[in-house]
Amino acid sequence: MPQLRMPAVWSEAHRLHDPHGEVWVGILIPPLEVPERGEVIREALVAAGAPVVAPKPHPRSDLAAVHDPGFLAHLESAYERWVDAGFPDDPGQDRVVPYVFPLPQSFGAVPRRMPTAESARAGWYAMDTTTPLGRGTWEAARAAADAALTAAEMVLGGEPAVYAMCRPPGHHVGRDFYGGSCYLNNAAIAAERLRRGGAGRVGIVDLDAHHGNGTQVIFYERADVVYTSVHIDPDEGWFPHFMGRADERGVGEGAGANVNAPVPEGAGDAEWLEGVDRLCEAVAGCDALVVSLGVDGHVDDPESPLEMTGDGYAEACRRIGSLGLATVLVQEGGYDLTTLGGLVVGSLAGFEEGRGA
Ligand code: SP5
Ligand code: ZN
Repeated sequence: MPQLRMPAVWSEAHRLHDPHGEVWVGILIPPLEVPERGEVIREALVAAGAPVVAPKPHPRSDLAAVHDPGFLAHLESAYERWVDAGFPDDPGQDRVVPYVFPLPQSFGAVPRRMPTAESARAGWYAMDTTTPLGRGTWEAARAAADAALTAAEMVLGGEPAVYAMCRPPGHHVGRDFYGGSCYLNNAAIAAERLRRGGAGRVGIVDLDAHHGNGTQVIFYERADVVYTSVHIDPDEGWFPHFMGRADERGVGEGAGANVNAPVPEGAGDAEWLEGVDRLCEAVAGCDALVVSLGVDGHVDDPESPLEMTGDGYAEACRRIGSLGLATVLVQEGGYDLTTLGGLVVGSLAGFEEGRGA
């Protein structure tokens, strides 16, 4: 087991989010984004000797720097309203799960107005049915964002690199929508914090197997946050399906500040690392960096058809570390509980090697 010097921000509050199941193509299937993930990561961090610190609570304004106030109010209150409306008893659903979605094209020129039924309100800010919102979801999501903010502030205070164990993850969440097992965009929140703390231009390198559609959309028109991602090609049929193509390069002031490197099904370390090199080139001139550290591209992971190894993740992070940028590493996906802890620690150790720590 490699040894780590960098601090890790971790909170037991992640356990409050327990999805129990997710509705996929109308079927309730076992969830993959489970509390055990946070536990195996903690065990691996402790075994590697990383100093584990608790997140500091942060004001809502730190979330509102990224998210819409109505969206935040909805996430905070949706479960309680769902219970008040009686859904846990009838029809027997203890999680907020939408069944209708207010597609923009269904309104035309008619004003888009919030419905009154909780079953319908559930679809207002949700992009899918696989992201159930339960009793402790808001508190856990808030603690994950606090972890990302705490890590960003430690980096602003002079730590070269800090890891935040964010669970639930965040990169599928936009300014006012959630989905893909994510509720608050921890990486975007950290990037905004680094900007406000004085970093002129912040790079984001998203290593998760899936494209970070939420992060991309948040920063798509901005030049001061450069979003880059290597991921399974959505055109080969993979989540988030609607985004992540190579020709999405940003618009307006953000033109050129968005870099997507999709890789095909079955891609392994060599092809994927070529993508990582393109991301590193794009963020090399930035003043600070956020790494969306998903490790679900591993060959044993059930959520993607990629075939990366632990050595591949360590090498990717070695190259990212060698950029020498002040860096916040934020947990995203990674669902194989037997390899997850080792993949995270191996990635962080690779980063420290590259950094020359
Ligand atoms: C943070 C993150 O990695 N989110 C990815 C969520 C992807 N969810 C896609 C849902 C597809 C359901 N998988 C069904 C597998 C059945 N064999
Ligand atoms: Zn993922």
